[in-house]
Amino acid sequence: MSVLQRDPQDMLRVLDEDGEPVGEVPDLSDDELVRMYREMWMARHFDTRAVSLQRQGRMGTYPPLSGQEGAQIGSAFALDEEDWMFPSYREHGAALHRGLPLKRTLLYWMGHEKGNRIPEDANIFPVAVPISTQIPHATGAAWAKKLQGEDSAVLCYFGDGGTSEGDFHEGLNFAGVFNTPNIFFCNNNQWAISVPRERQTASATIAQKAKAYGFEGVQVDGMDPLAVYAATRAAVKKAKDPAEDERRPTLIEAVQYRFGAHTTADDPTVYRDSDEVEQWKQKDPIPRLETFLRDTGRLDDEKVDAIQSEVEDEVAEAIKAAEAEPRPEPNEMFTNVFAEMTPEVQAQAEAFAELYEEHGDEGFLRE
Ligand SMILES: Cc1ncc(C[n+]2csc(CCOP(=O)(O)OP(=O)(O)O)c2C)c(N)n1
Ligand SMILES: [Mg+2]
Repeated sequence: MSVLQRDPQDMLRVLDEDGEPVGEVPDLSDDELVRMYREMWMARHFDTRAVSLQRQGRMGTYPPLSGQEGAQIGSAFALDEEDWMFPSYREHGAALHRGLPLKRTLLYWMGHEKGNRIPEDANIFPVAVPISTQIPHATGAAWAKKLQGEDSAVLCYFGDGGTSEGDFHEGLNFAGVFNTPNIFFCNNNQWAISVPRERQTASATIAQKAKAYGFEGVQVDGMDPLAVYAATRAAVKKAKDPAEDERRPTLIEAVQYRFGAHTTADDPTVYRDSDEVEQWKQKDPIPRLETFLRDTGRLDDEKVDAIQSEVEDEVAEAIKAAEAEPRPEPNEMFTNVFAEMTPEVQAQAEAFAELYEEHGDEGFLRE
């Protein structure tokens, strides 16, 4: 029986909090498992460095991902080459896995338009900051793939808060009716800025919402990368090649926690207890996978040290490359809003140009 055919309240787990297998370990090679660990480390280290760059005034506002590496990397690993990913604004690790260089992610949060340019061969859409707007886009893309007879799946990330948007309902409803090859992946990190999960919906789970749209919803331990992989892999296969009694779309609710602030502009200590954070840190996906890999002879001190120093070098290199780019011109913020400027944007650009004329660089650029 598929791992997707379960009660949405029966959370899928493969590793417990101590890294002990409690479910079926997915069929991944030793190499793939170690790569999964490496990419999770990369996401964590990148995140730590990005927050520190923002604090030093070397980057703009940044949304941290620490705690969410298992959900991001586990799900990204489950996609095939030809599949597509629609991220929100926090999936820096998943995006890297899909071929978006770290330098681009850094440039995006440094305010460079170039950070939005996706390499030709990376099947990933740009960051979506307006909540859940990417969901109908992902449904439309999947519908197009189906109409074109292409055998590819479309995975779309959004948050627990994102499920309260009309776009969530519209995207999932349409996917159910048109039976599109979508995986709707909810990163339920317990908070939508300061709004807790229980104020977001009175449903016992987010996963069960899929039932109303006529397809499967599964809740998975989002701090367990192997459980996330297993669920997403099954959903990807079903999206592309459903059995006669199966529907293509799936909703996955990955239950997890963001360890840090919503963004660097947020102070989570005003709305959540440090006890809660500490409890979730016990479930940290990185040591959990590391313990499993060490216990099964796939990792040792030497390999862990090598991975960590390689990762540190790669991130340092990406930061150096991003900082070597000339800083963006402030008026670029008006040029790419629409293909052609609307009268409103045009008026704003002109008002800005006058202010720039009056105050010069000193007024706008702080070194
Ligand atoms: C349409 C829209 N409304 C409001 C906001 C402001 N906003 C930014 S993030 C956020 C909370 C989103 O929470 P969630 O969907 O749980 O995602 P998370 O940030 O926790 O990953 C809000 C309300 C926005 N970006 N877009
Ligand atoms: Mg959230």
